[in-house]
Amino acid sequence: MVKVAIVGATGVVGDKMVEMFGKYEIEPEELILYSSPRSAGRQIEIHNKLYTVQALTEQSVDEKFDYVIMSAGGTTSEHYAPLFEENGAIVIDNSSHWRMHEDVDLIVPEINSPKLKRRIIANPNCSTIQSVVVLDPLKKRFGLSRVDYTTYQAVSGSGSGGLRDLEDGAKGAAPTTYPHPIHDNVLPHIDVFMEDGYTKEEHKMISETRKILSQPELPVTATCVRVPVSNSHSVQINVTLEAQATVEDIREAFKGLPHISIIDDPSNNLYPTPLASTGKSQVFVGRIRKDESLDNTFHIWCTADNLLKGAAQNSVQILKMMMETERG
Ligand code: A2P
Ligand code: 11C
Repeated sequence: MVKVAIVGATGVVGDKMVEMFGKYEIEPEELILYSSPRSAGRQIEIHNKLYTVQALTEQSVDEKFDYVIMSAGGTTSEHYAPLFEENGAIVIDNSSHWRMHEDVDLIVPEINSPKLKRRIIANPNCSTIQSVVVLDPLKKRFGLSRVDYTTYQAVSGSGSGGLRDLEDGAKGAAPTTYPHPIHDNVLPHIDVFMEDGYTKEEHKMISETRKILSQPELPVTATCVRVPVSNSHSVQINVTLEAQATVEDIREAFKGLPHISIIDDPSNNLYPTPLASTGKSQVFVGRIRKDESLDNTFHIWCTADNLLKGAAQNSVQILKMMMETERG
């Protein structure tokens, strides 16, 4: 008898989690959906069964879940993840709160697996996930010596508020989520600014890349930009490899991997786009070319659905992996 909770089931990511339970055939004997009191009472259908959403309270942890999958913001995760953990659950957390804790695993199932020093497993940041999915095969084949990211991030990364600012901004409304209009605009600003002039999103990409790829000293830098795109993030990766490689060697490293699709035929105007990535499970790569300004350095353009591989899908893949491991 397996008992599972989804916390934040009514959010933009939560909605996709519900969809992923169908896709990954996760049918726990008992499933409870939680939100804040605002959405309590809403009904959500999963596997042809209607669930009534409940407000998350301190009493919810007494339910003694086997698995709790959370996407309700860092403050909710900070408070509730340890409470669920103490009551015996494995918590899969989509917020940034626990990711860099030394004893918490940060997992992309195609790359690494949990050591479970604690029963909290963190899901990485969306732009990090799609980037490390691309870098890991290169690391294994050639080794990495330096990474420079520039991101073009969709407004769905900010949840329902980001989508609202884009949609209402097009009708002339003032922004409520971002400090400036996002409609007809580009903001070099995601999350809060830190003392060093970088944003927290840029710091996340740097530190999470190093942790997931187990290269704590890897030189990584990032510039993260919000663009007026509803969904799917794009990342321009500039990577310097250790062993000498050619563009063809890089293509070979990606070939045959079911979670990476190469779309790279510029003569026919074929390259990955966020629009074409939405609703897809893979990470798309293209525009693979040599950066002649530095030795053994390459440009790789990549896109992925930030709500799927970047969030709900990756979390549900972790859940599936844990359920299969624990059941033997
Ligand atoms: P609610 O629908 O009641 O606001 P998004 O970022 O896409 O708006 O989604 C955030 C999700 O997290 C929603 O499901 C939201 O519920 C939920 N949430 C926000 N605050 C809390 C809280 N304190 N406890 C439980 N769920 C929360
Ligand atoms: C964005 N990457 O696009 C962010 C959203 O650390 O999980 C995810 C924030 C996080 O705004």
